[in-house]
Amino acid sequence: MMRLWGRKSSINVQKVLWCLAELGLKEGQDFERIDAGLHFGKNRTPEFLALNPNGLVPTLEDGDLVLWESNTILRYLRGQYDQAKRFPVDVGAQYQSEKWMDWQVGTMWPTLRTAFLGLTRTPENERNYEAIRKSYQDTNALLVLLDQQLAIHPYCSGDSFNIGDIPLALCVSRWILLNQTFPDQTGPRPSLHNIDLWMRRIEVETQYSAVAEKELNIVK
Ligand SMILES: N[C@@H](CCC(=O)N[C@@H](CS)C(=O)NCC(=O)O)C(=O)O
Repeated sequence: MMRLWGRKSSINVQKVLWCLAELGLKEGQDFERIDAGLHFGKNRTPEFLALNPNGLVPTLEDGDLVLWESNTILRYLRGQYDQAKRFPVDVGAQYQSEKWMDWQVGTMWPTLRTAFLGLTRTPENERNYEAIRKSYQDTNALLVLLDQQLAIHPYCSGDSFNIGDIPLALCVSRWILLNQTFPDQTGPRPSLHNIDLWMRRIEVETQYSAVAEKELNIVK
């Protein structure tokens, strides 16, 4: 049985849990999950650091194979467990999806991260409100690019839901929740119609509800 290390409130663990749900893999039956990270701890123990020297979640064990980096874990799960072809097999769609996954981890999340960590993990008297607002407003500009893509295709890589939609949608949900929870600190959030439609499509057509959050998990 696979073993997934990581608390359910982590965006990166949520990516993996959502993907597992898409593939019909069930906790307790196909994989076990160990709460780790933040108040659960366990991610700095010698045992854990031997698996993942970064001391971060998620970390996946599948037999002798140990993987970290959430987007890599999604790629592995698709390659190893998608016998039912839940995700597109077309090479063009796969690489479009890869492109958006790299954009999420290399561009979008680093931009939004300052606002996210500043408002959800930092005590009020230590927050840099100028940096938080800039981070949020810069993310607004970046998401116009995703909105333009979604004007052409219903999903990030084409006509069908793909693994690339998972990291993007989890970032977008935090972008929305941050503005709803801290409107004065984030500044305005533009209405991006194609992203709205895509999020609604995702709610109806995918297993997003397995990890969807109605409010921010604030830990200070
Ligand atoms: N690039 C890594 C980032 C992993 C990461 O930053 N994980 C965070 C949670 S989202 C973590 O482990 N933080 C420490 C903790 O929860 O104690 C990935 O995508 O898996």
